[in-house]
Amino acid sequence: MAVRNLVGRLLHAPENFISDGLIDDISKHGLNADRRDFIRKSFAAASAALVSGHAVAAADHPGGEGDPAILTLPKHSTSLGNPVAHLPYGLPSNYESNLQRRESPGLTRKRESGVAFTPLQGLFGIITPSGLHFERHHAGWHDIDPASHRLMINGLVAKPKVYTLGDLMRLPSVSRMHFIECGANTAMDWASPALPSVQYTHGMLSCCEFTGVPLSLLLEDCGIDKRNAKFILAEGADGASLTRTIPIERALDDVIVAWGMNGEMLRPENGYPLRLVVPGAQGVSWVKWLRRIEVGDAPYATREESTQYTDAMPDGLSRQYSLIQECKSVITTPSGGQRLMEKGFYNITGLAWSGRGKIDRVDVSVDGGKNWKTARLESPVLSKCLTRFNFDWVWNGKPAILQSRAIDETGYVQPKLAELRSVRGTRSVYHNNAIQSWRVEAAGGVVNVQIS
Ligand SMILES: Nc1nc2c(c(=O)[nH]1)N[C@H]1C(S)=C(S)[C@@H](COP(=O)(O)O)O[C@H]1N2
Ligand SMILES: [Mo]
Repeated sequence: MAVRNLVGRLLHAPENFISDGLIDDISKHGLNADRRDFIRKSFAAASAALVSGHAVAAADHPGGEGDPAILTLPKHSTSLGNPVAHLPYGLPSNYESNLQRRESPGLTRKRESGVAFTPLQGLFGIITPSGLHFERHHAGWHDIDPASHRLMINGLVAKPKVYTLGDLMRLPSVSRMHFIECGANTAMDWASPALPSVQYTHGMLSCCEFTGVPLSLLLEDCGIDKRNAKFILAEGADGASLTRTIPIERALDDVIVAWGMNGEMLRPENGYPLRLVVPGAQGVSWVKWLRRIEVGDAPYATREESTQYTDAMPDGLSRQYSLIQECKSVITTPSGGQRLMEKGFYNITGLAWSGRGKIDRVDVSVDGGKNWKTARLESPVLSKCLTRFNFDWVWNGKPAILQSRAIDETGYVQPKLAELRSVRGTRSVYHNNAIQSWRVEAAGGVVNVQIS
């Protein structure tokens, strides 16, 4: 009852709620401790006639005393807002315009090879908004007219076929949430901490809901020669003619020929109108602008799986056809380039994923790996999908080293950098899934470090 009265007054007589003099005083002197005390007294006097309610409670709140942002009704509360359909397709708030995909000065910006990284430090939950999905192009992107785009399936099939997008969209579809990570994610950090922020160290990682037709259905439709089919080759329609070999067991498992991403058609830079979704596999296998699938009996050894995307091992040989992205995690806040303003409580949050299934557990250390505690996994925890974790932390104002370690449902434990290097050496570029360390300095700054 009392609250309702107060709300009524706020709505109908906002000008009378706080004296003009008080507002002037705040703008002249700012909000230091003395001012706050002064304002609280003035406020108490000004509001003496009011019964208790929201605004009074806010004034009594330690953080909210005398704060004009809560005491004064702003213009937007006392005037009409914008009409609908100002933008038929919505954009984020102007105040969020700093959250963008970014290119790395150290990496290429050419049309022959481009990367734009997802700003993981500013995202919540597990879904990457479509406009912030990372981009990796071997020959630039195109906005392809879906009416003239075709998908051909040939090779070891009884009935080779050519599908239009319309043909495909009439078929039974599935929608699944999966992460995609470029095999070169975290590549720069093999030897030393190279990049300042999680956007650049881990931002070739995104996670969306994809919609499309299971590839197994199309292969059945074309009468796949089950006895001889051992591999497929997926080919893109871009100038790179990007091609990758995929073993037939995977092709017939959970692979999707997708047109949908986060509830709408794929974005052009992510493969519109068709892309292959290969859950758990490294990004390069998720062929964009997909135009052909050939069924064969041997791997194809294309450029992207012979000269590129292989791992130089310590014995001088190269590891080839590493399809699956192993279990990995990273703390996204606090992370490199961020700053803790004061000691006290912080929510440590991050992402964990595994190309082999679900995340089973994530541990967090705040002392560089001496002690570990189990973090909370937020639902949903899905297979071959990002999983969000949260961890309560009270920072004592002293230097700290924050790490996360993920364990997947196969029991695989994300390795320390030294463990990974002992098997893989330091000549690799791709497939670095080591534990990431962020050092919180006494002044509150957070930097990328490597500890053994
Ligand atoms: N046709 C085609 N498909 C492609 C690529 C490409 O350049 N051309 N890049 C690949 C690589 S290396 C990655 S990591 C992913 C990136 O997908 P995204 O740009 O949607 O993030 O697409 C893969 N599919
Ligand atoms: Mo990639």
